[in-house]
This record gives sequence, C-alpha cells and structure tokens, in this order.
Amino acid sequence: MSSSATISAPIAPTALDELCINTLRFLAVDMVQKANSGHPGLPMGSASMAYALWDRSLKFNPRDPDWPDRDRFVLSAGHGCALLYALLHVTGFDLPLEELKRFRQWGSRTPGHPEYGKTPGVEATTGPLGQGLANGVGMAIAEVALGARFNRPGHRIVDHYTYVLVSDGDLEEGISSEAGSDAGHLHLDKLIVLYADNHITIEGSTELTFTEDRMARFAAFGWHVQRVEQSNDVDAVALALQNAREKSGRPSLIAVRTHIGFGSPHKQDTAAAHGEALGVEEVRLTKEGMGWPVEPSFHIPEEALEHFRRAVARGDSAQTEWASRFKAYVQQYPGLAEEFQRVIDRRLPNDWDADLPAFRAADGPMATRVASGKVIEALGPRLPEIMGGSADLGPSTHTNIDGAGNFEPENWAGRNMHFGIRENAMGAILNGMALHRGLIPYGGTFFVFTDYMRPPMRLAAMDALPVIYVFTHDSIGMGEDGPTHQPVEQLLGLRSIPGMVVLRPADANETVAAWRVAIGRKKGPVALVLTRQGLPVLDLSSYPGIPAGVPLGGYTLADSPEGDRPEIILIATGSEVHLALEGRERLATENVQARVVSMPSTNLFASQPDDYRGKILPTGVPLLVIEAGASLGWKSYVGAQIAVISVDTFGASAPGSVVMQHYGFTVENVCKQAHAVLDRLKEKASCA
Ligand SMILES: Cc1ncc(C[n+]2csc(CCOP(=O)(O)OP(=O)(O)O)c2C)c(N)n1
Repeated sequence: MSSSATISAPIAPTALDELCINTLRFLAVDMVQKANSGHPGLPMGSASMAYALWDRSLKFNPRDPDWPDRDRFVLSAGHGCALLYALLHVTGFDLPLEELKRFRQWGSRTPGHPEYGKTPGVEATTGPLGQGLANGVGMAIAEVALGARFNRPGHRIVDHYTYVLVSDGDLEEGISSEAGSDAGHLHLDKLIVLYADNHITIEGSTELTFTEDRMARFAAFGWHVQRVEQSNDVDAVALALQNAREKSGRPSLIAVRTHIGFGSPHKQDTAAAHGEALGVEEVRLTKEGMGWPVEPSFHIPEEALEHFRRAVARGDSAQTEWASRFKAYVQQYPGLAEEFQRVIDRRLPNDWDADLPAFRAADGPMATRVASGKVIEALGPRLPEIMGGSADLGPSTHTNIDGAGNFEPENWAGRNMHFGIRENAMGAILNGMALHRGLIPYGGTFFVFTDYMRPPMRLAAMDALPVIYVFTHDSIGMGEDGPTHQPVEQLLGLRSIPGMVVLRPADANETVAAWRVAIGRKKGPVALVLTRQGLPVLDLSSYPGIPAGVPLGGYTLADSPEGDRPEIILIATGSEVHLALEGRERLATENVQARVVSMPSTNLFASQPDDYRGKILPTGVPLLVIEAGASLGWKSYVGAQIAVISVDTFGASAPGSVVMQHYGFTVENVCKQAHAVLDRLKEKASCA
C-alpha cells in the first residue's frame, strides 16, 4: 500500500536517550506506586515514543505554555497521564516534583486524568477514550482555518502541528472512526497521531475484541500510515514523525509496537500492568532489571534533567523566532495582527451585535430555529471568528452563514462546516477548536440527538469551553417524526451538566437575547434549544423586559394586576410561554390573578442572587410549571421543607473517602442538614 511504510532502522537509543526514557518510566512508576492508584503500563511502554516526539520535534515553551503558535500535544489515552506529568516536570513546566509526589491526591495539580486548566501544559481534559483524538482533529481544523485567515505570503504566523497519542481503546471507540473519517476527508496534514499499539486492554489481549487492520482502516480514511516495529527505537519514531510532517495532503497515523509495562518482569505485556500500581516488590525487580536505583524513588539523574531542561532554551528561541516573525507581520499587516490578537484573547469587536434583528409581532409566526438562523446571518460578517455547522441537518437547523463558503480541503477559509452524521465527533471537534483558541465554534443537530454527543458536551462544560450548540426540534411539538425524534428528558439531562447553560427561548426576540448570552459567554458552553414549529413573536413594545430578562434566566414577562402579590405564578419555557400567557388571561376572567414568568434558562436563573429570585418567585406563592419535558428538576422549586445533600458540581481527583468527606457526605453533615430542616418546620409552625 503506497500510503503505508514500516520503519525499523536498527539503531539503538543512545545511553543518554535511554537514561531519559527510563527517567520518565520510573517517575510514572513511582507516582502510581506512591498513590497506590493509576496506570503505570502505558507510560512504561510509551515513554520512548513520547520522548522521541518531545525531544526531537515538539515545538513548545515550558515557560509560556499558552504561546499561540506552539504545537499541540493531546494525550487521548488520558489514563496514562503519569507519563504526561513526568514530561511536563522534567522539561521545565511549572509542575514541581512535589506535585508528582501528590499524584491523584486532593488539590494536587496531578489529577487522575489530565484536566485542562489544572496543570500547565495540559491541552485538553482526556480520559473518556476517543475524545482526545477528535479534539486533535478540532485543533488541526482551527490551525488551518486561522492559517487561511491570517497567514500571508512570506508571513506564516499560524504554523504548528497537532500531535495526539492514542491507545487501543481510543481507536476502538466509534468516535475515532467519525473523527478519523472527517480528518482524512478534510486533508488535515498537520495532524499526526501516535498509536501505542501494545495489544493489551483491560480484559486482556486485543485478540479478544480488536482484530481489524487498523492501518488499513485509517489508510481507507485517507490517512498516511506508518508502522514502527520497536517503540524503543527512538530514531525510527523520530524518522516516522519527520515523514509524517513531510507528507502533504493527509493526516498521519504512526502505529508504534509498544509493550505495556515495559521492563516489568512479571507484568510486561499483560493486562495486569494496565490499571494498578506494580507493587513494591515488582517495582524493585523492574528497577533492578533495568539498572535503575531502587531508592530513592522519584530519582531524576542530573544528566537526564539537564538534557530535558534544554527544552526551556529551545522553547524560548522558537518563541522568540516566532515573535520576530509576528513583529514583521504587525508592521506589514497591522489590522490583521490586531485581529489575530483579539481572537486569540477571545475579545469581541465593539460592534459585533450591531446588525442583530428586533422582531415584530407582524413577523410571526416564526420558529425559534428560523430566528436563530437570522441571528447567525447577522453575526456572520461582524464576527469572523464564528465558525460551525451541523451534523447533516443544516437546512433544518438553520446554521449556515450566508456567503461564508464551505470549510473544505480546497477552501480552509470557509466557515460553514459539514460535520457529516457524526454528532459525537462534532462535539469533540468543537471542543478542540475552542481549546485551540481563535474561533467561536458552534454546531447543530436535532435536540434528541444530543444523546449521541453528551460525552463531548460534558467535557466542554468541565473545561469551561465557549462552544455554542444550536439544537432544534426541541419537544413533542416538533410533531410528525414521532417519539424517536421527540425529546423529553434531554432538557433535564443538559441542565444537569454542571456549567452548561441551556437556553430555551420563547420566541424570536428571546432567541436574539439568547444568542447574545451565548456569544458573550467566554467560559462555558451554551445550548440553544429551539423549536421546529412557528410561534407568535412577542413584540418588544408589549414585552420590553425581554432583552434584560433573558440573561437573568427567568423574569416576569406578564404580571398580575397586583404586581408583587400574584395568586399564582405560571412558569414556562420556550413554546409553552405562549400557553402560559393565554392561561393568565383566562384565569383573570375567572378572578384569579396570575403572573407569567418566562424562564428560558433555569441554570442562569439559579445563579441569580436570592433577592432577585425572591422577587420573581416570592415565597409562598403557588407555582404552576409548564414545560414540555421531564418534570424532575423543577422539584427544586417546591419549597423550604426539603434539604438535599447532593453532588451538583464535578468531582475531584483524590482517594474516594477524602472526596466524599469534602463533598459533605459525613454523619456530621447529615445531622446538621436534618436539624436545619426540622428547625425551619418548627419556625413555620410557631408562626402559624
Ligand atoms: C469511553 C471510555 N470507556 C471506558 C473507559 C475505561 N478504560 C480506561 S482505559 C481502558 C482500555 C485500556 O486499553 P488501552 O486503551 O489499550 O490502554 P492500555 O491498556 O494500553 O493502557 C478502558 C476500557 C474509558 N476511560 N473511556
């Protein structure tokens, strides 16, 4: 096969290379052993290929991990993070040895899987297998898109590679085919994937489950594929990397035959090396067998450290070289240079919202998906950093930017993306684009199909990424396609993701306001949940509270004549707001004075101060919630006689008992909360 090559140059690593590789191996071994938790096998087997990349190719500056033109490195097999932490420490990132000794402990910068934002040099949160690979595709897309926008002849200010290290599990996951197919189709030739082909997963040999020809699979996707037979052959890996960089028009997969738990006399090449500490005795035998001092642990030979730390000077000179190129660019193209800085800093231009429409009652009925499409049209020319599309539902999701061209191999300047019917990869690609910086990515599909992209949405929230989702056909109101296409529990599901802002606007004008929230949110994803069916337009002259109310999540859209003393409050979201308004009028004829609260975002409303929420939903006034979705979740509005001990944020990396304690799962807290409920009830009874 012309696109495949096997590289096995018979060159042994130099003594210094070997010393450095063993340093990485044993740092990882000691980290896992000290924590008595983690995955030593992959780091031991992949240390040599990671070393070949980090020592010979990777462009990075440990002293400025966020330098925009650095190469990206994503460890998709996040369970092997001890290797990444070892690399970050020895090459001089702000990750002291002390942190390596606190691997997987409470509050450390070395959590159980890499967490973006927690550790300098970690480019993406990884752990759910396959996601990191698709993140890499998104990063590579961002690189070529920004290159197309900003590079000029003789001035390449965006010019870097994206490297991803994957394991068997990454390639077994379906998302790897979605993302691999997309990357091949798009000719993303600056994406290079190293595959730790160690033939072992948790349940044993890959012979149990994973026997297809992976190389042929990626070659069929349009990738350039190479095989390195011996992972310890650093020069062969370096050569394969060089070949990959020189290959234009295709992303690269380099399958490297690694050995899980390399060097461990009883665990190498077995699943036993995968997910638990080697054990004191096995650590001793492994170290002895490889000529490594058994004590002290966390040993870093001076010679190795000195060699690794050259990365600091190398990074500094690479960045300095880039800075001088950027300086020349500033002189030649001052406007573009300013734009580049602006998008990298995620600053919005002053007039970004100047063309946003205000809809009138006469424009209705209008589906909120249609209104959203008009907003995207208005934003397109003023916000060149917005870029996105749909998972083959563009004509229904109204996600096209008019006149912005298709993003495709012949036109990386295009901003309309066609993700194909690949929702999971779409979500992860959007994350990669956001992680890269320089773009505001968005993606759309039918709301019910968010079930296919929940893993990347969860990670977008965890990483506080500014990704925008355009989800249409938002309820049973979408009609004929039936229950398979009618979302019911999806609203509740999305709202329950910590940090996810879900907005379900009631009409075209609330949709405009919702988009304002989405564009303005620099940290964290926003899901816009939109109707298929037409809805009346709430004219701003009759409902002037909309623009200020939507960002607060919930607001009084129509009040009772008594103002702050309604007899009942009707809370509604999205299309049901119109029903609430009708209900209010009918109730008035029956001498019941109701207030209508439109609540496009329960998440945003929950984050408002108590006094605001108390004003909108005064204590003691009965509530009627109207929403075409699961009721669970609204129970939090039922009253003061309930207390909940729950987990409403993400977890944290530390031993289980410590985490439980920090989150309030203690006898003391159980008693404290019980007393609080009883006291409140007593107080109520004595007032009665
Ligand atoms: C989506 C997902 N499913 C399951 C897991 C649990 N898991 C962690 S590693 C792993 C497979 C290990 O095999 P491999 O990917 O080859 O890694 P290695 O054994 O080489 O360390 C599994 C199933 C996960 N992290 N993500």
